Amino acid sequence: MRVEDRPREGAARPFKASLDAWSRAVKLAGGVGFGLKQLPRSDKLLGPGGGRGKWIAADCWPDCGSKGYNKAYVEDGVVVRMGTDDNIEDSWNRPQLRACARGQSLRLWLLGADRLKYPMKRKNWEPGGGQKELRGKDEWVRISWDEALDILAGELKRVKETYGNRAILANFVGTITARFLGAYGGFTEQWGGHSLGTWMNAIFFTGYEMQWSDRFDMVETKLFLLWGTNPVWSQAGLPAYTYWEAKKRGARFIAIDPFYNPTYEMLTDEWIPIRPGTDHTMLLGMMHTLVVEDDPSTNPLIDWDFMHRCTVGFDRDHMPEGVDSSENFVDYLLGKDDGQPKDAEWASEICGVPPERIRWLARELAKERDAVLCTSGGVARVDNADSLPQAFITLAAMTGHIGRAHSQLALAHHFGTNGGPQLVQGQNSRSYSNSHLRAPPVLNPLASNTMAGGLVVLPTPGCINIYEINSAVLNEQYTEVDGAKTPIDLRMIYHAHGSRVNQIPNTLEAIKAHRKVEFVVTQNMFMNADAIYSDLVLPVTSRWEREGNVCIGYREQLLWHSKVMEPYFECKDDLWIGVQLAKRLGVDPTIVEPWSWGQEIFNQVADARVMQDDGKTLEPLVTITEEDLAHFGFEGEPQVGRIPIREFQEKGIYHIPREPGDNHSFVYLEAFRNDPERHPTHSQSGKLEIHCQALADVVNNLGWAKIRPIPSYNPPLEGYEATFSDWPARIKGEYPLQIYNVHMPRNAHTFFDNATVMRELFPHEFIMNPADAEARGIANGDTVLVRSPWGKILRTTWVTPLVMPGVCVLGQGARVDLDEETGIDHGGCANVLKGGTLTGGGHSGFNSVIAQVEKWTGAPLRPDLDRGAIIPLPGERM
Ligand SMILES: Nc1nc2c(c(=O)[nH]1)N[C@H]1C(S)=C(S)[C@@H](COP(=O)(O)OP(=O)(O)OC[C@H]3O[C@@H](n4cnc5c(=O)[nH]c(N)nc54)[C@H](O)[C@@H]3O)O[C@H]1N2
Ligand SMILES: Nc1nc2c(c(=O)[nH]1)N[C@H]1C(S)=C(S)[C@@H](COP(=O)(O)OP(=O)(O)OC[C@H]3O[C@@H](n4cnc5c(=O)[nH]c(N)nc54)[C@H](O)[C@@H]3O)O[C@H]1N2
Ligand code: SF4
Ligand SMILES: [Mo]
Repeated sequence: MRVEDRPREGAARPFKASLDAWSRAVKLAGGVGFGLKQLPRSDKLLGPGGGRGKWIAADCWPDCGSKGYNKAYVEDGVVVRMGTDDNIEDSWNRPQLRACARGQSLRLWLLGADRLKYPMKRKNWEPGGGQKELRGKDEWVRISWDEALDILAGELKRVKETYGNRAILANFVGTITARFLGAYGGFTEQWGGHSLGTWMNAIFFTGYEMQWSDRFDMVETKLFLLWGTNPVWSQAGLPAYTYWEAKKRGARFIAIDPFYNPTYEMLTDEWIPIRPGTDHTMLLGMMHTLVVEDDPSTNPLIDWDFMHRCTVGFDRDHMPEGVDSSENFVDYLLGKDDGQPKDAEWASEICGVPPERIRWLARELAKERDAVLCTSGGVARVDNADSLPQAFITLAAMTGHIGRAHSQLALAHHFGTNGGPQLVQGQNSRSYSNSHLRAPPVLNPLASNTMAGGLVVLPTPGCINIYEINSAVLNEQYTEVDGAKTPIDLRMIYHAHGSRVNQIPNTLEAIKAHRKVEFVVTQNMFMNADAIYSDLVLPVTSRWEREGNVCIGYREQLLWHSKVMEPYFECKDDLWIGVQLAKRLGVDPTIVEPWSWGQEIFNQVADARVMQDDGKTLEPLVTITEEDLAHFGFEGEPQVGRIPIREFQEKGIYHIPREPGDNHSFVYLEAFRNDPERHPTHSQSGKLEIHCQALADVVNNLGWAKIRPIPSYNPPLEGYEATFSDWPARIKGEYPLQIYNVHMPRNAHTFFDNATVMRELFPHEFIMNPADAEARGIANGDTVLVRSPWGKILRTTWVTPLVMPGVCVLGQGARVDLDEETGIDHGGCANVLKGGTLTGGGHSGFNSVIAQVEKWTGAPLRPDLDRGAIIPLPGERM
C-alpha cells in the first residue's frame, strides 16, 4: 500500500520533450558548459532578504561520473537559492565548472518531504527477527536515537556472540561507520565493481589502464569513434565541452550504439546502430578486414612497428615466452583453429551492422592518423564480455592509435577527456561518503585485511562477489576466488551507503534475502529500497550538514565545500553513529574518530598541492597565517602557498590556469610507445597483452566462465543469440527483445530519482522502436508490461526510431515499487528484469537482458511525478 499520497502538481511529459527539457535545464544550470554566452551573475539571484545572506560552496556528491560546482545562498539559516560557478570568466582554456540540473535541484531534494527525519523501527521487529516476512510491508514506529542505537548495538553483539563477525554482511563502501565495524572484529565484505564491467579486470592485467591524454591534445583529433558513450547524460560537465571544441575545430564523429543519444545528436556525422552486447563481433569483423586487406607496401592498414615492439599475442611471431604459438589472435580471426573466419559477414549476422559498413569503418579508422577510439563501461557491462576490452585494445593498437599525439583508446568513464597527472591535488573523494580520513585505515580482518569500507575490486579471499550476496544469504554458500563453493551463514545485513536491493541484479531475490536474515539496518538520507526492507532505519546528515569536504574536480580544479546548514530534523553523521556504537560496544572511539571532521578538512586544505608552471614541481595551494589559525581554531602551522586560505574557502574552488603549449600536456602511453623496455606497462610481460594469461586465469579460476587468453567472442548468456529459441534456425523465442540500460539524466543511480523537479523534467520511460511497438499494438505513451525471465515491470512508452528495432532502452536507478499481490514493479527498476546469474570475472552484465513487451490492459501507470513522497510516517505501512 502506498503510504503517503500527497498529490503533486504537473504532469509527466513525453520523453521527447524531456530531451528539450534537458537542454533547457542544462542551459539554466550551465551543466554542459557550452552553448551559453554568460551565466546570470549570482548577485542577480539573491533571495527575498535582498542580499543579507551569503553564498556558500555546497557539495554535490552523487556517483554521477562528473563534478559540478554548486553554491547555496543561505539567508537566516535557510537555503533560498542555488548558484553555480561564476568565480572565473568562462573560456576554453579555463572553463567554469558548472553544475548540471541535478546539482541545481539539491535544495529542493535535500530539504524535501522525502528526507528521513528521525530513527524508525519496524513495528513487529523483535530481537532475532520478528515476523521477518513483513519487511517491506510492516508499519513504522518513530523511536529515539538512544533506542535505535541500543537496538543496533544489541543486535551486533548478539549476532557476533552467537554466530561470529562473519555473519554480518555489510554494504559499507565509502562509509566511515566501517571504521567501527572493522575495529569490532570485522564483517563479511564484498568485492567487485559495477561501473567498468569487464574493463575492471582488463585494466589490472592487460597493460592498458584507464587513462586519457590531456584535453588540449584531444581537441586536435580528426576522427572520433564514439563506441557506446553518452557524456551529455552520463559525464555531465566538461567532457562534452572537449568534444564540442574538437568538433568546432573540424573533427568528424561516428557513433556505434543501439541508441541515437543526445551526445550523438550534438556531435555525430554518422550513426551505426548495433545490437547491445554484440560489439565484440563487430570489432572482430573490423580486425579481420584489416588483416586480410593490409599490405605494408601498397595498402598499409596495420601499425606493424607498434604491434612488433609493444604487444604480445597478436600472431605466431609475437607470442609471449613459453606459449604455444597456435594460441595467437590472428589464427583465431582467420578461423584457423575453429573453421570459422570472424569476417564482416559472420559479425553482421550477430551485431546487425551490414558487412560493408563494418569493412568501411575498419578502413576509415586505419587510414586516419589522428583518431580516438572512445568507448564506455556500458559496452562492457555485458555477460561474458571478459575478452571485449582486449578486442578494443587490439583494434586501437593495430590501427596505430595508442601512445601517439591526437590519438588514443579512451575509456569514457567518470571525469573523462582530460588525463594526466592531477594539477591540483587534494585528499578526499569526489562522490561517495567520507571514508578517506587521513588517519591510519582500520583494517577488516575478515577481508584479508583490506581497509574497512574501502573498495575491494579484485577477487579477494574471504569476500563475496557483490552480485552473489543475495544468493549467499539464501543458499548459505558463496564462491571463493579459486571457485570453491564455500559455506557461509549470514544473519545480519548492514547497509550504510549504496543501494544494494535496487542496484544489483535480481531485486526480487534481494527482497527474499532481506526477509531471511535476522536483522537488517539501513542508514541513509532517504527511504531507499534497502531501508524499505529493513528493521531499523537511521537518518543521516547530508554533506550540506557536515563540516565540509575537499575534493578534486577534473584535472584542473580543487573544490572545498563548507557546511551549508544545520542537520535536518534528527539526522546524524555516519561518523557520529560509528562513535556511539563504539562507546556502547567497548571499542575505543578514538579509533573511529581520531580527530574532529573539521580538523580533518582543515588538514586536507593545508596539504592541498598545486602544480607550478614548470609542470614538475608541486607547491602548497593555500597560505595560512597565525591569524588564520586563530580564526579557524584548528591545529596547524603557518605556511606559504598560492592563495589565501580564506579566499579558497569563500570561493570554494580553485582552477589552475591552462593554455595551449603549457607544460601540463600529456599523451597517454607515449613514453611506452617510444621505449617499451624503459617504460613498460604493468602487465606481466610489460607489453599490451593481446594474449593475457593472467586475465584468463582470474576469470577461469572463479569458474563462472571459461575464456581464452586471446580476445575470442563468447555470446552473452542473455544476449541477442538468446532471443532465439533455435539460433541456428533463427527461430525467435519467448523473449524476443533485448533490453539494456542507460544512465539517464533524471538521477545518478538512486540519487535524485525521488527529486520532484527531476521527475518533472525527465520522465523515466521505456524506449522502443516503432516497428516493435506496432507489431504489438503499442502506441507512444501507452502503459506496457515488460517481462523478462526474472521479473515484470510497468512503464509508459516512448516510441521512437532513435533506438534500433529489436532493442529497448530502460534507464537505471529508479526505485523499485513492488505490488506484492501481482509481483509487478511499478517503479521501473531495471534490476527487477535482470537476473543474478554470475558470469566471467564477477562483473556486472546489466546490459544483457532478454524480454517480451505487451500492451497493459489494466489501469494506466500513474506517472512517477504523481506518486507522492516515498517516505512512511509513523504508524504507516510502506
Ligand atoms: N540494472 C542496472 N543496474 C545498475 C547499473 C546499470 O547500468 N543497470 N549501473 C550500476 C552502476 S555503474 C553503479 S555505480 C551502481 C550504483 O549503485 P549504488 O552505489 O548502490 O547506488 P547509489 O544510488 O549511488 O547509492 C548511494 C546511496 O547512498 C546514500 N548516501 C549518500 N550519501 C550518504 C552518506 O553520506 N551516508 C550514508 N549513509 N548514505 C549516503 C544515498 O542516499 C543512496 O541511497 O548501480 C549499478 N546498477
Ligand atoms: N545521469 C547520470 N550520469 C551518470 C550516472 C547516473 O546514474 N546518471 N552514473 C555514473 C556512473 S556510476 C557510471 S558507471 C557511468 C556510466 O557511464 P556509461 O557507461 O558511459 O553510461 P551508459 O548510459 O550506461 O552507456 C553509455 C552509452 O553506451 C551505450 N551502450 C550501452 N550498452 C551498449 C552496448 O552493448 N553496445 C554499444 N555499442 N553501446 C552500448 C548506451 O546506449 C549509451 O549511449 O555514468 C555515470 N554518470
Ligand atoms: S550531479 Fe554531478 S554533474 Fe551534476 S552538479 Fe552534481 S556533481 Fe555536478
Ligand atoms: Mo558506476
